[in-house]
Amino acid sequence: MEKHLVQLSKTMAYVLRHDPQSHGLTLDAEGWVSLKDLLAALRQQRSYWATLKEADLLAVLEQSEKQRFEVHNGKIRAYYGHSVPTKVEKQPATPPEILYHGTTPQAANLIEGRGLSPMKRQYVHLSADEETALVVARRRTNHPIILKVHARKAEANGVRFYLGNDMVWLAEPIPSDYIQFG
Ligand code: HQG
Repeated sequence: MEKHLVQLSKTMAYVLRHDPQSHGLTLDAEGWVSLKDLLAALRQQRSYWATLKEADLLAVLEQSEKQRFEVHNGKIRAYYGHSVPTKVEKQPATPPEILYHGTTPQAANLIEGRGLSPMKRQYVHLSADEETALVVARRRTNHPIILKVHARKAEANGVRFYLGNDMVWLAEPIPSDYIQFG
């Protein structure tokens, strides 16, 4: 992705996941804001974004390796990653048998004791396959640990799962009974 689009993507993620108020915006219950409002807010933020166009926001979606944002009916939202105080409503869904979580050795130790927690985000984030989990873990460590989550079993016992995008699943806290360590 072009360099200026990377910066734009990071700001979009910050606004749509963590702090819409910093840009005078409010997410609706499902995390949407109007594309026009987001564009107007970004244009004011930096002088070199003064002529930003809707096409630039759409280029972020098209050129990114990860599916982070969704556009529909003139609105945009982040698929996952939220930390805003009001929990965004996600669509509950039945997960595949197994999902994966990529993390650090230190966190894996803690997770073995107390299970997977959302930490600073609203939901626990899980990967649909091991390769994706590896990429997630490598953001934080050169010694990635991939945990296997028995998602279907956890769901059958009351843990809720939600659709993020095709590669990312979201969940409520997952007790360690459903997690395979090594
Ligand atoms: C760990 C990125 C201690 C957890 C990625 C992780 C993903 C615990 C960290 C998405 C714990 C939270 C989310 C416990 C979990 N004790 N540590 N009980 N339970 N942890 O960033 O899953 O590029 O909030 O293992 O690719 O790393 O931003 O979650 O290390 O898809 O689009 O606490 O964000 O996508 O870290 O990443 P995060 P994550 P983007």
